[in-house]
Formats: sequence, structure tokens, C-alpha cells
Amino acid sequence: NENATIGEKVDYEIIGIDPGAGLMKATSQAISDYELSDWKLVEGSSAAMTAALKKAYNKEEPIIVTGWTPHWMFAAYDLKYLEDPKGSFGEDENIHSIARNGLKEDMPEAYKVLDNFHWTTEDMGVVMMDIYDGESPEKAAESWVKENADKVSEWTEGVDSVDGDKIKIGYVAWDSEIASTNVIGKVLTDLGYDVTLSQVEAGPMWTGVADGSLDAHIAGWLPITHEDYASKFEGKFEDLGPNLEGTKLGLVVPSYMDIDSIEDLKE
Ligand code: PBE
Repeated sequence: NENATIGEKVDYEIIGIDPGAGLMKATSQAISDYELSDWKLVEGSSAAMTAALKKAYNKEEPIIVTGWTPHWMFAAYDLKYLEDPKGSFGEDENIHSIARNGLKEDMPEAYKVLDNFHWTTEDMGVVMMDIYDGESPEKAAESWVKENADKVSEWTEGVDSVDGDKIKIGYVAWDSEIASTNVIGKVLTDLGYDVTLSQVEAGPMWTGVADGSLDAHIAGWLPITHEDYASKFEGKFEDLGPNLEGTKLGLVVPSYMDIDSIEDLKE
């Protein structure tokens, strides 16, 4: 129906991701800030969200998803962020590397690599696109490491090899973190570590580093998105600083949709 409101067209649904994601909390905040009480945020996963987006996009149907940058979706589809005049989604922030307390003493080599690790949204984009194109995360990481030996050597400069020491890195199955964590996993493997990449939910990822059952994660979106987790475990982890700058969160729609702002959802 041509005269239907945006809400009617999409059943007042915003397609979300995993409930532990900071993006879900920000979206709930937006629903309250913009007084969108008729709307519901659908919980799921990153994979379910991108599958729903793909399905709608291919039929040129309306859809509203929770999205973030860096993400391959902006390269694969013609999309736009809805403007957020009330600032519910906060400002741009950075992705931080987070180590368990004591990692520096126990595994100085891995600690140094994690501390040195730094790349750009373009770098991450290359790995993400490879995975999107059907490559396995391991293979995509392997190719990137091979093709970016100079960058990798900056992270590993002066770092000694080890002999099969076990290290456990946590991550959530967010497309951006699947890419970054597999790259770090490959770099640590090449240094001689016996690496386990442990896929968990966001809460357990932060809890695991705080209680020492995980050695590190490189998926700390700070200072806003993971603020709750970081303050809950304050003092129980070491923040190694940003590994990537310039992220963004928000509500994302295909460019063919005739709305520009979250405020347009109120009609
Ligand atoms: N994300 C991707 C995560 C952090 C990484 C934006 C979906 C979140 O919302 O917590």
C-alpha cells in the first residue's frame, strides 16, 4: 500500500542483532529518545540480520536494521544511516584491545603483539569482503597477513617466537570482530602460539577476560558501546588502547527508502 506509513510497511520492526551487543542498548535508547513506543527491536544475530537485509534488498522491500561501521554491508549494498539528531547512538569511537590482568608477565610476547596491533577500517574491510565473498575467516586472515607483511612486522617487531604456548582469545560473531580476531589469531600462530579463538556472547567475552578464563579480546568498543561491561569489570582487565579508529553505530536502511532520519519513524 503506497499510503502506508514506514511503520506499517515494516510491521514496526527494527531488525537487531545479539542481545549482548551495545548496539542493541543504543537502539533501545533511540526507541525511547524518539518516542517510538509502537516499535519493537527484534533480537537475533549478526548473521540473521544480514540475511534479512539481503532478502529485503533483493526484492527492493523496506527494512530497517541495526548497523555499524566497519561492515561489509556498506560495500555490498547501497545503504544509508538514518540521521540521529538526538545523538542516541553517540559519537564515533574506537575499538580497543583488552588483556587480562597478568598477561604482560605471563605472556610478554603475545602482550606486545596485542599492544602493537593497530590497523584501519580499510584493512579490516579487505578481510571482511573476502569472508563475505565466501572465503573462510581463517583463509581470509591468512591472505591479509601474507599481503600485509610490512604492517604485521610492525606489530611483531622485536617479539620473540614461542614454543606452543597456549593462548585463548575471545570474540563475538560480529562480522568486524570475526575479521580482526582471525587476523590476530594468525599472527600469534605464526609466532608459535597454540591459539584458541573462542566464540562467545558479549557478556561472557568481558567476563572471561576479567576472570582470566580468556587471555584477551580485541573487540572492546569504547568509550560508549561497551561502557556497561568496562565499568562493571573496572580494574579487572587492562585496556591496551585503540586498535582501530573511526567506528559508527546506527539504524541503517537501503538508499531506495524514502526516509532520512530516525525522526521519520514517528509518522
Ligand atoms: N557491534 C560490533 C558491537 C561491537 C562490535 C557494533 C555490533 C556491539 O554493538 O556491541
